Amino acid sequence: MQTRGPGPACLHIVTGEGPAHGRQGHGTMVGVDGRAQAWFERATSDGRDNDVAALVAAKRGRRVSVVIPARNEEPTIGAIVAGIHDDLVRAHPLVDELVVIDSDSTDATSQVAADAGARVHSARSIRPDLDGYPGKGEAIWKSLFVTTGELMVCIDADLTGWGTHFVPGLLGPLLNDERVRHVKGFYDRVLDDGSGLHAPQGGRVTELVARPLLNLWRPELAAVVQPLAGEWAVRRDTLSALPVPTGYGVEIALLLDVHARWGLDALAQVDLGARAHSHQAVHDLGVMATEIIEVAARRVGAPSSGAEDATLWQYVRAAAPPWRGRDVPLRERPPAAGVAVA
Ligand SMILES: Nc1nc2c(ncn2[C@@H]2O[C@H](COP(=O)(O)OP(=O)(O)O)[C@@H](O)[C@H]2O)c(=O)[nH]1
Ligand SMILES: [Mg+2]
Repeated sequence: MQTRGPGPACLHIVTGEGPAHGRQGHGTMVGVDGRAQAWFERATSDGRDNDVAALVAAKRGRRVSVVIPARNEEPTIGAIVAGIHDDLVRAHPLVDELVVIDSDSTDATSQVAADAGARVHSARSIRPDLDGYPGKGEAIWKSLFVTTGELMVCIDADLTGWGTHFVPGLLGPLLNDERVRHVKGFYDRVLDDGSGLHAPQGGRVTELVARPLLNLWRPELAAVVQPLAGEWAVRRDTLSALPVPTGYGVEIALLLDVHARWGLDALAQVDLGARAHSHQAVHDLGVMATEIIEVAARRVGAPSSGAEDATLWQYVRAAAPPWRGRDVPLRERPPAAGVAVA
């Protein structure tokens, strides 16, 4: 395998004995390294060339919901929805529900998505008795109240390089292996310098925050290629059983929680080829990184703020101290399965 194990022994000592995954002995790398590597080898598959008709047959009556969280994605959402609708709703009955959850878009995201064939909900209009918050995780949590599929696939709305094979690729392990509860996509990232070249590494927050945290705190997950990938699949009963951070912590939370509760064999990953999306400014990524550190710290028992919101102060030369304060949403929604019916 390409992915290396968790590295030097000093990292291993820091990992300690976590609640559901402390079987490795201290002072040796063998067990940890072996588990991440063995998982990579048995749980990684190629998601680029699925036989869609065979996957439709493998549904055996189960329903599939595709959920696309979107905020101000007017330029890209139309092609994504139309592509999935054409190939996987109309040409093959793989996707039963194609749903966009829009939060507070100020552009024509909702209209474009509806015109392209999606059912569109505004996150705040779903179960208004439960209040509403900004954020990607909030949109995904709210989607549980307006979708019915036993199997759910999430796709980002800002993709500029992608293919409809993402959806069957992500569903394959869920349809073919009852033990698998959560499937992560991974891909080369297409560089945004106009060269068209591919980079095998993840984005900045993946390489500088998520991967280091996993290697330090949950080394069994060190071979997850793209832990923050926005393209993933999950069983409804699994997502419904877990708390969901309202912001960008949704992906790392799901990964850590599925692993802690059901073990490594509940996870699989698929190679989806290459992907391109719009890139964010580093100050925006700073907010995202803060969310991910907090969400991960809570789950491994590391010191965390425990707050529902925090402020991240970012230096701006033109601003007087305390510079620019960025709101960081740290709220988590409770497991949807325990929320009273409206
Ligand atoms: N509904 C909704 N979607 C969001 C929100 N924030 C981000 N998203 C969507 O989540 C996906 C990933 O967000 P993005 O900002 O591209 O994050 P990145 O790809 O990790 O840099 C995109 O489809 C966004 O439109 C939000 O507050 N509400
Ligand atoms: Mg993006």
